[in-house]
Amino acid sequence: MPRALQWDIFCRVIDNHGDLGVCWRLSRDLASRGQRVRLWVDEPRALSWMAPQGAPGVQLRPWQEAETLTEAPQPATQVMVEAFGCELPAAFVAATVQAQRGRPGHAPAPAWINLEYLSAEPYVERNHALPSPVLLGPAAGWTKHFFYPGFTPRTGGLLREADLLTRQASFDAPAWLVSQGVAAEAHTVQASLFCYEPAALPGLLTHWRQAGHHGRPVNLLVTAGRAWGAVQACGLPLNEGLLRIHPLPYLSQLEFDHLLWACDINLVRGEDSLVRALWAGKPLVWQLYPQDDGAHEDKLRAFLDLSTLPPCAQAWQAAWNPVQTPGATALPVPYPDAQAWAHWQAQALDLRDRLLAQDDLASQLIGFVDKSG
Ligand code: TRH
Repeated sequence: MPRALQWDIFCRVIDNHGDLGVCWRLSRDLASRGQRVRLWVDEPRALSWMAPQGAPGVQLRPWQEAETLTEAPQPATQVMVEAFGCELPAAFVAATVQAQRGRPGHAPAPAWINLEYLSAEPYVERNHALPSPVLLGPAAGWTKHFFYPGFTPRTGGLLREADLLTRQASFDAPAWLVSQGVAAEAHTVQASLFCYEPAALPGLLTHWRQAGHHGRPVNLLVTAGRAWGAVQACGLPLNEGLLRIHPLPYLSQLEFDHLLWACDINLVRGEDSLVRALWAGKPLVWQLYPQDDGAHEDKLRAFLDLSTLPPCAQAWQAAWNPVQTPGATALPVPYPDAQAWAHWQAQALDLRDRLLAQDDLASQLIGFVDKSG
């Protein structure tokens, strides 16, 4: 059994919800495995809807407090995690070093993890778990380690709670849809939308309005925030032709999973919702966080290479993540026919099965720091 350790996870919210979404999910997952977690966040407001109940074993602390510490918080930290390259507050590091030197004997330095962004690109396997000596400041001589989430056994894996499969097995999709005010007739196709502002969105909505999903009506469940803003900007009636559009309130992370499990296709964005959609095992379309240097294109290609999706699914992905050229017209979404759809569904289940066979991120992290301690 790995030791129960005191973790300090640091999260800066840059924009959107992914930074906090991942850090919260990791904190909760570690705590559910017997670890103690302090989560330091500079902007925690989104937790009021993402995690309204909090989680046993996770203590939320304001980042600002860590910037003015003069004494290390107790119990003493044993693992420090800087998420997505956020630098640990200097006062926290200084106080931690001072406390460690003040302890009798040779108290080990805490493990120091730099948790990176998720990608399927080859550099992830090369860089995963590499050490990086700290050269300057009070912690000079200590060592950080890079920890890369990923999709192969030679990476840090994906966040996957120990009870995920049990929760999925007892989930009642029609009852959940009804609880959201959505009709759950068997012939209707349910689709979820969590996106930025994809240029191809109006074309997709028009397709569904006119042709549905192979002639079947489509319920589009639209998440709160930017996705709903993007749908409103299309200026379509909520209920016309074969498309019915349902705006959702902000959901907790647990309910967000339910949304993805209840749908036949999930359009997701960013990092955390991608992983959740993978566990849902349904066809998914991923909108990547767009980067000015076009780096998201390589990231998308590497992700698509994990499966053999039908060409129209790949073309949909390309239309959903166009090269950023000002004034370019939106690519149409090539809608899969019945055969391509069945192929896409099978690929989604196959990728889920392969990923389920790998160790998850929280247990890999626990094993890593336990071994190095
Ligand atoms: O919000 P995002 O676009 O976050 C992004 C990415 O993480 C990206 O990699 C990062 O660089 C950028 O932020 C700064 O997408 P993501 O990662 O899917 O995070 C969304 C979180 O919000 C996820 O934890 C799910 C949660 N969520 C809910 O729990 N309920 C909801 O109703 C909604 C809309 C989201």
